[in-house]
This record gives sequence, structure tokens and C-alpha cells, in this order.
Amino acid sequence: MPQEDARVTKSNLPRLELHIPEPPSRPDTEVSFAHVNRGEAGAVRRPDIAEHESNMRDLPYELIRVLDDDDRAVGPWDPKLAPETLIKGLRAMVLTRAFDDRLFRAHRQGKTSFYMKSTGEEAISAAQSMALDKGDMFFPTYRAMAWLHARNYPLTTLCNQIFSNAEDPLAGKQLPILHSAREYDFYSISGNLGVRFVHAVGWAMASAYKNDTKISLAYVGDGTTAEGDFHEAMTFAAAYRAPTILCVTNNQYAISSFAGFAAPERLPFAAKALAYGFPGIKVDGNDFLAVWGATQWAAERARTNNGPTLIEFYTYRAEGHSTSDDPSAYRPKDEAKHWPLGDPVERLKDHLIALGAWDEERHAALEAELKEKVKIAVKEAEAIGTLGQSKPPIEEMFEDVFAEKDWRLKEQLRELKRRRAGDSAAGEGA
Ligand SMILES: Cc1ncc(C[n+]2csc(CCOP(=O)(O)OP(=O)(O)O)c2C)c(N)n1
Repeated sequence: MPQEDARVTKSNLPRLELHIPEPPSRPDTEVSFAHVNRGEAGAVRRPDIAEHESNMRDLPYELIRVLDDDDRAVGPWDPKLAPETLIKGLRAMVLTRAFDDRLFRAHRQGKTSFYMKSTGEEAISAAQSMALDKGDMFFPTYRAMAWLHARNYPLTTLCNQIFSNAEDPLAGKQLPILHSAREYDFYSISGNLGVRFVHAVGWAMASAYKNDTKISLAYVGDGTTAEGDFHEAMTFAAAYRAPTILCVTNNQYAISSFAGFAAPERLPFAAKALAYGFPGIKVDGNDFLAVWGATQWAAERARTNNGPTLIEFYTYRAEGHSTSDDPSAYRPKDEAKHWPLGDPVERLKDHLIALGAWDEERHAALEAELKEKVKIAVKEAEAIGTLGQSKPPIEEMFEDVFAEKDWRLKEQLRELKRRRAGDSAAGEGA
């Protein structure tokens, strides 16, 4: 019982102080990942997919890992994939990295206005692309291109979109890398963070309503969980037990803001699921096998009417946020090297070597092969044109605003043509 004289009164109240979260390290301090608890590979139990969520509330606080420090696959979340499947996954990841490096450079050469890499996060969308079925719909962010690379999306078409040239499949209407690929189960990316999380839930509800068998998958970054859309998606997914897998790709940063600005630092994003009444799990996002195993579990839950799962993929954004960002302004330059969960490409490669299914020579050959493939694709797209050198027909600008152009759009198009005709006539006269 509190003492009478210890009671807080107006006269002895301390002044209020606003808590400003502090990142673990700054450019001028030592790297610190003391707050990262890796746990032990293979140590987290894997409940039955029909288990009630009330019996899984410990899971968000554990980190699901399959690959151990000796590069072996251990524990109940091991999806037990054939080496050929792992090599395919490795290939998708190496291709993503080669593509990112080349297109980032293309930005510096003025060939595109913008680019974003997914370095360090390749395992997440590569494994999920392979683990899900054709027809399941993915609602990606801009940092999930390994999904397309894992499904052999034509590289030249990606470059055409990035260069906004005459062959751009989106006719120059979207910022580079905001791709859309329906045939690849890859929903149109939006610049507005978080909006797709809600769409994914609605899409999954529709699938269930039609008694279909398809499920949806959606991403938000750690920062984006602070958007209202995250809450709306979680609420609807829970209430309607939507067959969806909702993922937070926690790469520790939202541009310059560390993840502690979106949630209390000691609280895993996965734990947010508890408040909504469905399971949340936290998974090593740099572990291809753990990503696959967790996705399989969540997909089975969704497909058997056991409802949604929130997966936090714990990872690290190894490079800058975008071509417009310099991360050395807000974090130590060598922080990425110290990330306690390593590099996803290296870890899968080392696992395959440990299995005796891979070696350094084959890896070097794969890297060289994929670099060359990217180079050829970029050359092909360059031949069509880079930024500003080649453009989709201007009439395209008026297409697809509505299913059919209304009178105002028709009028505006006529006006544009009239002015252009006038300009060129004036040009000839001069
Ligand atoms: C609604 C909205 N607010 C702000 C932005 C600007 N913005 C673009 S990316 C970004 C950071 C997102 O961080 P996070 O969700 O952690 O994803 P990450 O980029 O780390 O993968 C911000 C603030 C935006 N695009 N949309």
C-alpha cells in the first residue's frame, strides 16, 4: 500500500519529459547490436497449424531460425527442401543482387531517375515466391523484387519500366521500380506506404467468399506499421479470419528513423498480432529456410480456414534507403557488417556447401553468369532508350484514368495535340 505522504500531489509532481527513442548507434559511435537476441537455431517449437492462438502467445518473443552457426539446417521449422530447390533460391537471390547493383549504377549514370535496392532482404521474397502457389496474390513493397526474379520475370521489361522508355509496360506513368505484374501474382506497387496491406486482406476475404483456394501475402516495412492502414488490415483480417499472410519486413530502419520510432524497442512487431487475436511469429529474415518454413506454416493455416498469421521478418537494410539517401549520415558506416544474423546469400551458399551440393567455383560462375545476364538485359533496354531518351507515346497519358476516356480527357488530349501541332508549325516557321 502506498504511504499517505508518498502520494503524488501537484506540489511534488516532477515536470513531464517527452521520451525520444534513441537509436542503438550513431555515425560517430560504436556499432551496437546488444539488443538483438538471436536465440538458438532450431530451438523454437512449431505448433500444429490448427492450434488455438491463445496457446501460441509465447511465439512472437522467440526468433525462429533453421540455419545454425555451422551452416546446418536444424529444428522443426526446417522445410527439408531438395538441394536443387535451394540452388534455385540462391540463384534468385544472386540475380536480385546483381540486378540491384547494376541498376543503382544506372541511376548514377543518369539512365533512370530513381532506384531502390533490397540488399540483405533477398531471402524473404525469394523464398516466399517459391513457397507459395501460382494464383496466390502477393501485395509487395518496393523492396521485394526477388519475388519476380525467382519467377524469371523478363529482366529487360524490368529495365524498360525503370528507364520509363517507349516499351515501359506501365507507359511511363509510374516512378521507377513501382512495378506491376499480374501474370506473376505481383500486385501493383503504390508509393503510398501501407495501402496494399488492406487490399491484401480484402483480396483474401474475396477468395474465401468465393470458396476459392487462393491466399494472399502482403508486406509492410517496420516504419509502415505506424500507418493506420496496418491497424485496419489487422482488424479486418482477424474479424473475418481472412486467408492471408501479413508480413512486417523489419529491416531496422525507415529511411533514417530506427525501428524504435514505430514500436517500443523491446517489443517485437510480431507481438502486435496478439492484440488482434491471431498468431504472430518472428523469423530470421536472413535465413532462407526459416522464411520458407514459416511461410509454409502460415500458408497451411490460411488454406485450412485457420485464419491469418502475422510474420515479422527480422532483417537488416544493408544499404541506403534509395538512390536519394546516404545512410552514413545517421548510422555507423560499418553497421551492416556487424548484423548478428549475417548475410542471406552467404548463409544459403554456406549451407549448400556444407551439404556438399555447392562450392566456391560454382558460386563464382553463377555470379558471373547472372551479372552477364543483367548486363545484356540493360543493354537491350538501353537500345530502346533510357530516361528522357525515349518515351511512351504521349496519348498514353490519357489512357486508363477511367476504363473509358470521358469527355474531359478527350478534350484535354485534343488540346494537347492542337498545341503540339501549333508548336511544330511555329518551329518550322522560325
Ligand atoms: C504514406 C506515406 N508516407 C511517407 C512516405 C515516404 N516514405 C517512403 S519510404 C519511407 C520509409 C518506409 O520505411 P519502412 O516501412 O520501414 O520500409 P523500408 O523502406 O525500410 O523497407 C517513407 C517514410 C510514403 N511513401 N508514403
